[in-house]
Amino acid sequence: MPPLRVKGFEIHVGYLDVPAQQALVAAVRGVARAAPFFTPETRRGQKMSVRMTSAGSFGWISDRKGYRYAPRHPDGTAWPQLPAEVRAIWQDLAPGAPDPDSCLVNWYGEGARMGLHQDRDEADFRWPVVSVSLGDQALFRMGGTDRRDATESIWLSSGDVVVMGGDARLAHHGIDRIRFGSSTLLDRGGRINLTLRVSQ
Ligand code: MD6
Ligand code: FE
Repeated sequence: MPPLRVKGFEIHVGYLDVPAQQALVAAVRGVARAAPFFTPETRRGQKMSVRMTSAGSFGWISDRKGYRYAPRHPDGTAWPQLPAEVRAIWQDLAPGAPDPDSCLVNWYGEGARMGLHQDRDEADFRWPVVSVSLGDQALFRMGGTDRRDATESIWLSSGDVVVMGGDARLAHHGIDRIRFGSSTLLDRGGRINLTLRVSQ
């Protein structure tokens, strides 16, 4: 089965119209004022090319102690509330799931990418991950639960929303590259990705 056709993988192309995308960007700006973007490091001390912050009760952080959900930003402050617009997307696309307690915000500048990974730091894989793309187009690659499984790629555009649940919940995936400057949504170009999860 080609990875993008696995049950539980959904792509909602054009889910958000431009005003809805702009409202989300404004919400992200509010989040970043309270919880500034930071550059995570891997356990090996490598700086990631993506900058991150979070909203909700738990944020995802990565440093030399490893990857984990944490109740506070690295600067010690609590994460800001999960924006209502973001929760509404989850409630529409993940009906029956508990409300998300975490919204990870990834910011891709020119040349940023995200290596192939699984989202497996959450307590219960019955609940999906919902992912919102804003700004520049990104080449999303998805494989299977085994890292060596064949992969397939698709360009994600601003306003597209991906759901990974069911058999796709533990599929490997990543962002190979962005088309910097392909969207005018963000003043200085780049891409913002929001991933919503039930972490605990
Ligand atoms: C990104 N997305 O689109 C990275 N994770 O920038 C993810 O890592 C992701 O799109 C889990 C489920 C859907 C995703
Ligand atoms: Fe992921």
